[in-house]
Amino acid sequence: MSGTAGQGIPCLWMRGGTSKGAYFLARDLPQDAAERDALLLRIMGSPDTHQIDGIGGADPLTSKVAILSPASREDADVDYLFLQVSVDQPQVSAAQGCGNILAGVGPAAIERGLVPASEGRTLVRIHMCNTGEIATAEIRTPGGVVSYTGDTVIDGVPGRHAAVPLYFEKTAGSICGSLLPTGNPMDRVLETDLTCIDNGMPVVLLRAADFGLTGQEGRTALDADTALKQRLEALRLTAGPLMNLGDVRDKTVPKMILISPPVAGGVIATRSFIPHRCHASIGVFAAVSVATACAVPGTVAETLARLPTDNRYRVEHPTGAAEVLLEGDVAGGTAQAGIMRTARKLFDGLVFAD
Ligand code: NQM
Repeated sequence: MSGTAGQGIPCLWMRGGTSKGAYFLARDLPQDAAERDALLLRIMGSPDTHQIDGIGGADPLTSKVAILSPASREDADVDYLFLQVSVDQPQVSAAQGCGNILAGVGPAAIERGLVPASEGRTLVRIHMCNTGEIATAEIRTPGGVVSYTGDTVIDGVPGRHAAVPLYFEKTAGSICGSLLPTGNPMDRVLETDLTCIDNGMPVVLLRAADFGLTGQEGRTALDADTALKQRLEALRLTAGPLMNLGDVRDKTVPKMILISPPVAGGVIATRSFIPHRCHASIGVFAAVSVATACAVPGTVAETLARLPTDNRYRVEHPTGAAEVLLEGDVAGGTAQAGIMRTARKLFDGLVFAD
């Protein structure tokens, strides 16, 4: 660790996809995980619903951390550990990855000199330490410098920015060990049909109609529905052990996703709970997992989904849609996936914890 917290810690504050987080170099943080997590809680201002004494944005989507270090594998250029800092609990979790914050990892690694930039565009192979897989990000680097400007729009983010395409393979069973961790495309739990699937993120898919919902309700209304939240949590606690995740009471996985027929030309409509608050859009790996479920026979998604004629799966969410590309044997769990994101450097400086 290069200094004490009182002297400030080098930190890049970046938007990655539809999330925002603090990007650190591992060498600038304590090596001891408990010490590191205590420091990150102070930096973010947790636990506190307003995160008033920290830099977190009082939302799970803006209370995220990426820790970058030199690659520990031959087939990667940089190591990326994701940490979810709880807003209102004293918890820091490495039990999930994050594909949105992943979008900022390539630019941050180049900015910090961990990865050399090429002329024009730079491919960065990122070892996602939470799950052990490799993602490849394509970063715009005219003149060997990261450029954040461009014409790409992603739903949930205003404006146009440089494209950051992300590519994945072998994400099936990333945390649960297999694509369908219960062994079934559909299970009945607490008198509710559901599909447990993990293609980069453990998720539980449920029909919105089975909860008396259309699936088009807004984030605020869903977040205010205490009875819905209680039923979702009861299902989550029961599904967790069935998905090889053990007791998930203090874990941020599995995510709970209400699905319904698409209304805007997409494949399916979603409302995701991550896991206690409703997402403003949808997580990257959550979208990959949902798109995959649409193509697997016998899932709760199968009868609601309108499958694309090409390999572009537009997963509708509260603020638009996320387009996932799936190629290969989707139902067999060996498909390659891709998604378009953007990222932006918002602030580069020192963060103070004391
Ligand atoms: O699923 C939120 C996000 C995420 C995770 C969450 C993500 C993913 O949108 O890969 O991106 O599910 O907690 O940042």
